[in-house]
Amino acid sequence: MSDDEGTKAPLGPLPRRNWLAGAALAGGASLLASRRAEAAAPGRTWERSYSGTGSERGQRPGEAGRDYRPSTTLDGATLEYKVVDGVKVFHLVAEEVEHEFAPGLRAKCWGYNGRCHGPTIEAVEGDRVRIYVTNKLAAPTTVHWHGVFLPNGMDGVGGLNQAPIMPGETFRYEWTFRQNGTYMYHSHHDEMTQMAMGMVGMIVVHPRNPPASQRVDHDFVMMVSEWHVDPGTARPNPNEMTDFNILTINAKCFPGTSPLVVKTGDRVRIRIGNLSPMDHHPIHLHGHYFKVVETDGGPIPAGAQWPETTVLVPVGSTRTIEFVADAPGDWAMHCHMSHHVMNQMGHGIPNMIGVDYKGIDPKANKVVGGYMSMGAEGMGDMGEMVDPAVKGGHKMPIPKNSIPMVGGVGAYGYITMGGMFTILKVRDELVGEGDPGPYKLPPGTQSVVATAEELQRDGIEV
Ligand SMILES: [Cu+2]
Repeated sequence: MSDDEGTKAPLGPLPRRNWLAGAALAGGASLLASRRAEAAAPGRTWERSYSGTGSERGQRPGEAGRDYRPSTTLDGATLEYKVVDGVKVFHLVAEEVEHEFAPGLRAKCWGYNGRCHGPTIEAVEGDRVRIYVTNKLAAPTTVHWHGVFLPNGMDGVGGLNQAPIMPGETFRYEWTFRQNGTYMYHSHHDEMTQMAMGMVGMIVVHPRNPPASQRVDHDFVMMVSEWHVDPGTARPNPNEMTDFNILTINAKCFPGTSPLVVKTGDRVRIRIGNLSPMDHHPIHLHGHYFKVVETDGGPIPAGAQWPETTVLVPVGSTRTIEFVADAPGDWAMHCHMSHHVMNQMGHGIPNMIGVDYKGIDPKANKVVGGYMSMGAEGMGDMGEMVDPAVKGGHKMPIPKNSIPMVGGVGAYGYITMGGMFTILKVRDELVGEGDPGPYKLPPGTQSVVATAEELQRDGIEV
C-alpha cells in the first residue's frame, strides 16, 4: 500500500495488526514485504508506522459514554472540544500559570489553559482533530505530539517542521488519529526551559468499540515530572541538571497529590507518562501486581506481558499498567528512588547520622542565630518540624514558600514520604466522591508492638 493509497483508504475499525495484514496483501511487492523477507528470525516481522498520510477523513467523532469511558486526570483536567463539521476542535493556550505543588508551595510555572501541566487531550481512534495553539508567553513556542502518527509538518519541532509560534500568534495543527493508546504533548522549542517550566500534557486515544476484555472501571492518567525550586523563590529553575527538589505526579507532590479511589474488584488502568527533564522513574504499587499493557509505541500483546509491582517509566515514554484492585486498604504508590519521595529541604545538608550534637547548638548559636543541628536519627522527623497539624506545631522556621522535606499526617503518625507519592485507596463500599479517609483496618490485622507473652512464646530475646 503506497502512502497515496493510504490517504484514500477509509479508516475502518480494524485493529492495528489486522490493518497491517491488509496493507501487506494490497502491496505484495512493497518495501514492507521485502523487509519481511529479510527478517530471517522466526516470529520477527517488520511493521510500518503511519505518519505521513495526513489528509484522510475522520470517522464519526467519538462520544464519551457511547464510544469510550472518559479517563481521569487527578489534580488535572481534560481539555474540552467542540465538533465542527465532523472535526473535534481543541484550543490550547500556552501561558504563565500560578501553580500550587502542595499546600504552602507555589510557583510561577508555564503551562496551558490556566493549568500546569496542560489538560489531557482525549480522543477516539479515527477522530479527526484540529488543535489551535495560542501563544500567550513572552517567548516563542511550539507543540510536539509525542508518539502520534501524523504528517511531518504537524510534528511541531521548532525550526525543523515549522516556524516557532511567536507571542500573540495562533497556529493550527490537524490530523486524524490512526492509532489508540497513551501519548504526550510538550513544547518542542527551547525544550530545556519550557518543559522544565511545565509545558507538558498527556494524550489519551481510546479504541473504537473496544472488546469487553479491554474495558476498565477506572482509567487514570498520570504525568510524572521533576523540578527545582529553591526554597523561598518563585520560579522553577530550568538550568538544573541533577538536583531536583520537587518530584511530582500530575504536577503535585505529596501531600498535595490526590488518592486514586476505587472499589474492591474494580479493573484499573493507569497511564503513566514521564516528561521529567533528566530522570527515569520506577513507579511501584503496593498490595497488587499489574501488567504493563502498552507503551507510547503501541500495545503489548497479551502473551508478552508479565507481572510486575514496579514499572520503570523512562524519560520521554509512557507505560500503561492494568490490574484488578482486589485488596481493600490504603496502598502506597510511589517512585522507588528514595530521593524522589522527598520534597524541598532535603538538599545540600550535611550527613549528621550518628553524630552527638548536644553542645554544638549553643556554641553555634552565638555565631549563627537560630542555628539548629538536625538529622542525627535520619530525616524522618523533618516534616514534623513545621507541620501545624502535628502536636507542637512549628518547631523550626522555614523559608517562605517552601514545604518540609517529607510527608503528611497519616492515621497512625507521620508519613515520612513526600514527592512522587500517592495512595491507592481500595474500598468495599464507597460513599460519595473523593477521598474516603483512612482505611479502617480489620481488628487483629495491623502490625503493633509485640507483647511480652508473644516474645516469650516464640523465644525472641530483646
Ligand atoms: Cu523517581
